[in-house]
Amino acid sequence: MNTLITVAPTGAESSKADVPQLPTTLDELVETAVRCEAAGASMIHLHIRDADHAPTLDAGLLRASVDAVRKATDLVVQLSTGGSVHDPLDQRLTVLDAEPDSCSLTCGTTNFGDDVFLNPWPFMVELYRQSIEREVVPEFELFDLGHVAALRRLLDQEGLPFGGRVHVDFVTGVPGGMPGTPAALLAAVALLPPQVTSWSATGIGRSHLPIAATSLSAGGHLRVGMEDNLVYARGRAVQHNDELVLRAAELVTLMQRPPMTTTEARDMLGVKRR
Ligand code: KMH
Ligand code: ZN
Repeated sequence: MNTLITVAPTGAESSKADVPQLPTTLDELVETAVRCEAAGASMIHLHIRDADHAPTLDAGLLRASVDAVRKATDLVVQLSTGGSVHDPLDQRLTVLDAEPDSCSLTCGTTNFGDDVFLNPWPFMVELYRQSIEREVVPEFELFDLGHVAALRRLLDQEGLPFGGRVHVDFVTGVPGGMPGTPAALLAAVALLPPQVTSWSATGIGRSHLPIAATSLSAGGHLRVGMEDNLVYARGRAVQHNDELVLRAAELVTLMQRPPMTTTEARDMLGVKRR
């Protein structure tokens, strides 16, 4: 099977002051989306920033971002429902109002550096039910082995998501979550419930490349981007997200699983035709 490359260009953790090349404005996001699609990405995982470049869940900005990326590209548009560690749970549910193709759904609370990324069970269930109602395909974000068990519980209790496919993304190497090592990733993959139809993985920071190589070797897909990694190589900062996508595209082509088209991605994920 060809490879889904998801780009996560911004995240909520790095500041524009520290990383000026981080895409934070709407224009920068659209320019990034266009270049990353050309480089081989077929899905984009979006976090939005306000006029001061601070993370926001502003409804108007979320809607404008989804619309603008859809207009400029054919990428599958996924909105983060994780937001930043400071976003309240009820506001995180409102992300679905922007009608993305897909939304992230993290399967449990995790320590997140010095902070806590909250995802209590009732919130997970509520977000899952709303995603089904709104016909938005969730991507299950798993930061830890316990999250794999929680995903199994969710699917057994609530049934399949909208579209009938179950796509998982392992986020490894977060300080507080599972380490970004081949052994941890493979242990988590081995525990996936039978309903899962596809999975991808990303490694934070220096685990970015080893996790990409492990994922490909084990039949998984890739997430790359400046949300997860700001360093292209030792002593060399990422200048643009498309560098990470281009490198991923080279890697998957070398592995004889070239980048998926956006149409293939839509079919694999079961996203709604809009
Ligand atoms: N920013 C993190 C606290 C997601 O996008 O759903 C959560 C996160 C996961 O990035
Ligand atoms: Zn995110």
